[in-house]
Amino acid sequence: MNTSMEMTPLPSHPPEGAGILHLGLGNFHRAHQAVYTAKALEHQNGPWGIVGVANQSHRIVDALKEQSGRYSVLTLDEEHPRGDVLAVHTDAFVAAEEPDRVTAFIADPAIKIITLTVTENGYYYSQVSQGLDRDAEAIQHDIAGGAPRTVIGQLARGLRARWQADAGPLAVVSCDNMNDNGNVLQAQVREMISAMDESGHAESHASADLLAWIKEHVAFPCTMVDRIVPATEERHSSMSRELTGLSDAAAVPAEPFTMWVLEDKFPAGRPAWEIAGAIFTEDVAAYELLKLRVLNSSNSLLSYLGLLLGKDLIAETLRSDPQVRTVVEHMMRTDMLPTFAAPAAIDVDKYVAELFDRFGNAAVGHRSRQVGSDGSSKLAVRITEPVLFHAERGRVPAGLALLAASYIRVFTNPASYPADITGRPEDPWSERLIEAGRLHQDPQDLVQAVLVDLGIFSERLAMAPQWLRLVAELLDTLETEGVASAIDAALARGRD
Ligand code: CS2
Repeated sequence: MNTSMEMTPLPSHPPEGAGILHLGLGNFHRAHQAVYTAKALEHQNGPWGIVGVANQSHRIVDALKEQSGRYSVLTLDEEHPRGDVLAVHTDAFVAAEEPDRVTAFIADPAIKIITLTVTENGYYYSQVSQGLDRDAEAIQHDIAGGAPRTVIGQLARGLRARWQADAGPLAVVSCDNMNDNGNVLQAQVREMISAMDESGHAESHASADLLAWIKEHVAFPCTMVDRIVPATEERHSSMSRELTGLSDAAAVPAEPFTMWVLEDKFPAGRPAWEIAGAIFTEDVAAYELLKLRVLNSSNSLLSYLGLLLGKDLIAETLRSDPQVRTVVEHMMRTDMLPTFAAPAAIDVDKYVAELFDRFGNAAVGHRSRQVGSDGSSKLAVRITEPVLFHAERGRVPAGLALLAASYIRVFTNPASYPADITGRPEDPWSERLIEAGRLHQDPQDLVQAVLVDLGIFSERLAMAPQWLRLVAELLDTLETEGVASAIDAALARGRD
């Protein structure tokens, strides 16, 4: 490797220690929290290097080791792509191979912050029990003790060790797209600790004391994270070499836009992330709702319509037909924005306009398949409350019905789209969804099965019968007449 041509990394000096443990060493973390931390350290050094933990995969861990912790972030706009080299990770390893190291780090007084990017699935949140998904095998395994397989188990075990070691306060920061992410995470961890105790697991005595200690010493700030970060592809390595001089097996492509909004609850200190543009506010909930309901739901709608249209990229789908943008904007404005109070500091019209520019950025190359993956847990978070909000007011949100119908069509009938062009989205529920598709020929029955009976979504959706009927109608239209007719039908119903 020719290092002489490499650009100076960010920060340009090594951090004064490693105070952050990050669980989930994927692209999003490396293009988001890591960048904020590197910029903060560049301005003001401190003990905020990051120890990165991958759950299973070696790919990034090996690359970071090989590259002395350096990797590149490629900021892709259509005219001026830019590359930066980061050097903010001081160590990296794989949790599945070294579970005890995860525990040891959590119990280490030098660690002051744990951040997490583990996706919606990583929380094992059951819409049915509104808590830990006790049916999940990995959760049952973690409750029974032994090397944890889930991040909830890792935190339960690690916090116990920290408490026993009297290692001091800590902030545990969810950076995933969940409603009320800090509080949900805290509740999941607490439930895991109690469940381990009830199971009689030898190491889990004195839960009440541990839970009291967590309440007093461990903060779970809520956060809103935002940056579109696609998966790394072949072409990004050569792009990295051109833009930064680094031969990089861990390059991360990302859009220019970035935003991070957090509650300022860090009992053991934190980097000066505000220097890098992070916003600290008590009103994170408003930003979370804006992001999940307006950005993420629209992204999901674009991905499923895109799959059904045979479009590989989100940007292609958006550009394919003006009606696509019309129906997405309809969902944003009529179905989503009325359901919450947007943050006072945000100009909603500007936000929406900017969002369409972001989705339309073809240089980013965000794939329909990637956004469509894990649709079951994503949609449960994104649409349930807004549907119920309208149902309580006697209204039927048609854009949300199109979103649900297109998700159902994609996952219950794999023949409904050209997977050889778009790729197949993954989802832990996919086999059960295909089975439901086989069992229920009648759209009404299929909608009832997927949205109410299976346990993917809250059964409370049964309280929106008119909406469920519209989902079934649109599902039928998708099947018999195709996407364009279903969009027209949704728009017509939405304007009623
Ligand atoms: C996307 C998000 O995959 C998805 O469901 O909607 O990953 C989205 O790109 C990010 O949340 C943007 O911040």
